[in-house]
Amino acid sequence: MVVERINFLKDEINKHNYLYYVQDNPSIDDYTYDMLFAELKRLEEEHPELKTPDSPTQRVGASSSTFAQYRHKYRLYSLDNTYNEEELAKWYERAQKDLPAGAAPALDCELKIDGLAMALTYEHGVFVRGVTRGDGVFGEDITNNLKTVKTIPLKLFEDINIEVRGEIYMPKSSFLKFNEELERKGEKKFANPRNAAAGSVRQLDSKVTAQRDLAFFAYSVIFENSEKAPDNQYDALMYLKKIGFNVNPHIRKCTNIKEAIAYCNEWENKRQELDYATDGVVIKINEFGYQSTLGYTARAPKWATAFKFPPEEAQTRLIKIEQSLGKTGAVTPIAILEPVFFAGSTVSRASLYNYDEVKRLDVRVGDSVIIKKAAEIIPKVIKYVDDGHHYEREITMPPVYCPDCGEPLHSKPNEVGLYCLNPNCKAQELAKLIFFVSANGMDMTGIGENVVEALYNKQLIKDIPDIFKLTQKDLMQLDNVREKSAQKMLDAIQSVKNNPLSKLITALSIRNVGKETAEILALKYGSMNNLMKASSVELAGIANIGVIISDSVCEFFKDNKNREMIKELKKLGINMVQNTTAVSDVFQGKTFVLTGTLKNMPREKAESIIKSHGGKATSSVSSKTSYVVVGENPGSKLEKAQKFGVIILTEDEFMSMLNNAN
Ligand code: 0OX
Repeated sequence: MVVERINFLKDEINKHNYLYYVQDNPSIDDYTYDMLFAELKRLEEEHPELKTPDSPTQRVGASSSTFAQYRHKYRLYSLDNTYNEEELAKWYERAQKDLPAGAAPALDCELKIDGLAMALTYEHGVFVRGVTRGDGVFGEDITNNLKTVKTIPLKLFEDINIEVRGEIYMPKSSFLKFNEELERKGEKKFANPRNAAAGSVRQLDSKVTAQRDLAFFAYSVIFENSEKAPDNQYDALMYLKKIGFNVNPHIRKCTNIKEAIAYCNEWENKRQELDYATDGVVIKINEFGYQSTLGYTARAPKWATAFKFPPEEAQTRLIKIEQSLGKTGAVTPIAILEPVFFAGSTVSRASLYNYDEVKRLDVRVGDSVIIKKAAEIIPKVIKYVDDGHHYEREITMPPVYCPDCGEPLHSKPNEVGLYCLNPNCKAQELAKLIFFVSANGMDMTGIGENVVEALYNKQLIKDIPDIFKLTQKDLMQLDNVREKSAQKMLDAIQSVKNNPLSKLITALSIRNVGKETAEILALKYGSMNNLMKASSVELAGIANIGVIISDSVCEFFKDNKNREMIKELKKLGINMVQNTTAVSDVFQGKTFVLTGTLKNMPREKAESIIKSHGGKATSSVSSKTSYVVVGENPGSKLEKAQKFGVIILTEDEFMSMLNNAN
């Protein structure tokens, strides 16, 4: 159903906006994001009645709040995207239609720098303010940090009042050096130059920003007094150059769309040679007069579009296939590659998923392979290239024994992977501990992989409860750990004791139980005690939990060692219940009954949300029921609701109620 798809897309895009803009930590690549966005936009265009003000298409982005918020004098618009020649040609045709008959507007083509958009204000030629784009209306005032960027002129060659827009970026070479430095210090590396630039300009201490190699390309100018204003984009860029800005040297004025398409194709390949990341080409109708005629949509100018480059692929050589042992004992093949600069960083490892995939791709050591960055952050090997060389092409057979403990590996019914089932396997023990403290586990900020590994190697921790028994003295046995940082770590350990039950379940590395499943289980059972008592049949009966998950959960809790561990964690004061903290009281006094299958979320989650807003969720309909929410294939509760005259809500109506409550 379209409504459901739209709701799904809205939620998904909002989640990725948050990860990208607020956390500086995207979990999907731009291409995948753009595809989601384009689909939502298309569906909303086809069904305008479904467009809501809270849709991500109605705004430009998101912003975080560490710096002073500044309302932009002139709104910063977004860009619509095109992904192929046809779409680009169509965009031009549409623009031509809105212009006087016979108009053949020239186009200004600019490489789309993959950095961060900034608005810089100059008064009498002096740099007075630098603001991030934020959501296009409000941004953050980061003037002091921007003053440290050498390619942002502090004084122009002309005494003029203007606002200049452009992109802050970190050169690829500087990004690589910066990441190497972070790695040496044992700090978290950045995923790409864009994130590194974002992390650098948003430092509260501008001395830190000053140490980062950042640069700026200017791409548009707004004049406070239009006497000097050029009448087209290309000349505006030349003017920016003249008054002291760095303008990208590869801009090109094209007389027709064919030339613009040629420019896009040319740079799709050549961009790899540049020392800055680009993710497309921005094509702008050159004449400002035409730009005014065309105007804007709610979020983007009609006079410009971005031609987005397809996801990057790179060719390199497969040096060897290593076995990686995960926290659940799964042994997976990892491709070790000849290092290649690709999608913003040097890649020397890629995923091969499992040994069935190795067989399917028929990749063998020595082969040339193509790697690609898809939705995942880690690139994957997608195919081997028959480049005419003859190698001793030996098939990599699945391993028989665990690479760490040497015990025989096992396969599981209905699963593709190979598993080490040895409960005392050291690498597994360590992987579990690392995951437990990580951001996706209990999230003990400040305790990284290296710390856990060092503690494990020094035998200061062997299992999860040991983490909570660490003392300052223990931690100070590690290299470079003094009193203060040891105390910080202890605080981090203490701080997770009250994590929600769902987080603890996730952190335990139960096979096949990720974050979403853990949330369902925590909401359904409310406490670790109840969950431990659940039978496999009962678990498998929960929506979104199949036999594989229910078997894994039962297997985990059947193991005496795990039961003992839970007991110990309880003694150590770790929260074992799902406390649903009140978010609001908008549903106070209201009783909901849910019937049928909900498309947007598991029923347990919906019930928990109702409770968190002060409402009650019950299972049977009576005259006291306030609302019955009807999913797909509703049962007899719907008839009962009609009989009692209870308000019946469709899932969409219910969703919008929840959205309003949030
Ligand atoms: C870039 C870039 C971004 C002006 C109005 C909408 C888009 N990332 O390099 N934006 C623009 O132009 C704006 N130009 C660019 N070159």
